[in-house]
Amino acid sequence: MLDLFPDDRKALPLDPGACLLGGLALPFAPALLEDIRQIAAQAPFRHLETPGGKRMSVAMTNAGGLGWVSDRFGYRYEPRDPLSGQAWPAMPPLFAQLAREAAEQAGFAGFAPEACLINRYTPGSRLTLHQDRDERHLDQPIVSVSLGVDATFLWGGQARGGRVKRIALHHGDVVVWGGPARLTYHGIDVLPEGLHPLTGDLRYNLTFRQAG
Ligand code: MD3
Ligand code: FE
Repeated sequence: MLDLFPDDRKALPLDPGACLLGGLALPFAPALLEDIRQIAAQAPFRHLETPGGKRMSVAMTNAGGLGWVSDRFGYRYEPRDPLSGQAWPAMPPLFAQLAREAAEQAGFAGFAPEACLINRYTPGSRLTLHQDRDERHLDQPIVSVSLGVDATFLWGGQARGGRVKRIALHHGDVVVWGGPARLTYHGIDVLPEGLHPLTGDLRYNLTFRQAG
């Protein structure tokens, strides 16, 4: 597996439009995890159902003006948590600042996401190859932040069925996906048993999106 300089904080272009900012979120990890805890107290992690009726192994919640949901009727962004009928918890200022700073470092100035999808992985959870195309602003990047147990990112290129590259994502890594990389097929391999001092056996991923 390609291991991308785990302790290097410099921007590394992965592919046109995709940029790894290794460890960028490291200094903020405890504060980010505390924000996640508070968000989940209002809008608990839940296993959404795919349109095909399967329970997702990754548990999800959201912060911000819009949240991503999936059910029998499809994938979409909603201003309210379907579990409570209430607005999603507000985007914490630290989330917005980190997303904006990361996008700027990758060459996307003025990124102002109103949606943050929060994924929680337990050992055995995985995310099969997919494209993120439910956002209205496909010209805007997606910023992802990894926390906790290391995962293997699956990188499938611009078409389904091609060769898949495997890339390690570590605690604190931030990746910006824009331009020609925005519609890359991607996923996360089955999360192995692991132990991280801040999250135990869990992995969290934040994705920031300009959705609406
Ligand atoms: C490449 N999340 O929430 S983050 C997702 O680690 C998602 O939980 C994964 O895929 C996770 O949709 C991967 C990396 C990522 C996120 C969005 C992308 C890569 C992307 C959008 C376009 C291209
Ligand atoms: Fe995705």
